[in-house]
Amino acid sequence: MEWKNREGYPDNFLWGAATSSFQIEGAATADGKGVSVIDVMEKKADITDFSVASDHYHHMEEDVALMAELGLKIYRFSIAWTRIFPDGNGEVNQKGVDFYNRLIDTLKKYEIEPLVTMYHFDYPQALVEQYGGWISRQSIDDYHSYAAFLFKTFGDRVKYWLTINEQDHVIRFSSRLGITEGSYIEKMWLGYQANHHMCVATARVIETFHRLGMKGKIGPAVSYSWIHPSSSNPADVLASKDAALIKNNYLLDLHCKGIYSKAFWKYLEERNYTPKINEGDMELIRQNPPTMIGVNYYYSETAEAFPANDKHPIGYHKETPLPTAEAGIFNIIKNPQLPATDWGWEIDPAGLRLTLRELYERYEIPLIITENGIGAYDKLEAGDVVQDDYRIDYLQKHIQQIQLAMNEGAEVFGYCAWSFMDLVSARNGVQKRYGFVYINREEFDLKDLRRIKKKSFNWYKEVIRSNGEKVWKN
Ligand code: BGP
Repeated sequence: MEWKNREGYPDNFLWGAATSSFQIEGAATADGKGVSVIDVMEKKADITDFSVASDHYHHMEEDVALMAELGLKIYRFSIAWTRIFPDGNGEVNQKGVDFYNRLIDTLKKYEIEPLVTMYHFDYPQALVEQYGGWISRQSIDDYHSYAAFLFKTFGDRVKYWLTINEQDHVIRFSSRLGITEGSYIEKMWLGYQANHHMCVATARVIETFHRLGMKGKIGPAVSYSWIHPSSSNPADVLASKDAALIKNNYLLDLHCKGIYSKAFWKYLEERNYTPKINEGDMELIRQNPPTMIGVNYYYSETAEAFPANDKHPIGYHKETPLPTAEAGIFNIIKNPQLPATDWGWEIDPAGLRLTLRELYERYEIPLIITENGIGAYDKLEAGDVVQDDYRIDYLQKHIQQIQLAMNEGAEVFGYCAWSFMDLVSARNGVQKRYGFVYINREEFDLKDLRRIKKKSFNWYKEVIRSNGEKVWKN
């Protein structure tokens, strides 16, 4: 719809930016930190590892001062589980606790609200070795103990908690589960079992959050790509709806409604992917829905029908980590209407508006955008200048669409751009930069790790200062 009147962002809207521990901290073995699945992941020859990253661990005060200069109201970061419990369970590492205490206190000093992700891909390797990690039911207890420790240790200052980041990606990128062997089918089956354990674990953590009388909000951060049909052909429309179920909605149906929807369960059954569910699991999940949903949105996708045939029978799929084609369901194609980033991610601000409306209409749970941004090959020019107009353009158009979705009823209380500073991309190294702050390093040459404000830094500062009005002006 087009509107004659546009309401502004509410005064208490939480303007923010996000990062994750392994992508910025570095200091991978410092001060007693244990090993995570990220530290042992197979390395690509042309891409850096995460051992130094942006060296935030040694630049924390300076980085938070920059956040304050930017005017952030909220900062999303993750706690590295293995800094707190090097083995995933058992002994606490006090130096890890001290680091996050200092970070939280520094944020508070500048009146920046901490938004803590308890686990963002960097699962303790020791738990994988002890019992297989998330694929085992034991993982539920260890995650719960870790989360309860975080509530007791930091809960006096932290109000907003994200339980698990992009659970759907964790189960599909098997290295993030610590799984290194097996066929695609075997890995997917284990993935859905791990997924079930993560849902039960999340529900237990939310139950404890309430039992401890914690103030604030808690929920998962999910990846969500809006899925368009490739045409008005009803078969393509059905393909887009089914793709949305398998890629996005199944998970939030579980977290928020405590159900495996009928169509999704049949999908799992036909492929022998059904997880083992213990008595009481579904009840526990149903009784402990999240009180907020974190939305990670970067791009939309477009699906066409993919009828099964002799060559591609039901069950055939492209063996890509994220589902891109499954015979009898959908095939993801390029959308000719949309520009794309250098990594082929289709830029679709309206897709974010559609996502927010859809999620709020489906679940009626307050939303916060926990990631949104553009990865690009930024250039550092003479005089410490980075002219990232493409980033300003991307963020401006997305922030406009959030406001429109809010005007149309979606309850959104905050926005965290990805990312506050340059970091090591989850899959593409340092060359794919996302930050408002440039980190002076290359893929393998660490240079001086100097912090440099990009053009988008000053632009976003104005967005925050004007409480969003800046995005409607050039
Ligand atoms: C999300 C992750 C982030 C971040 C982002 C961008 O999936 O939660 O950790 O990395 O995507 O992805 P990438 O780094 O692969 O460009």
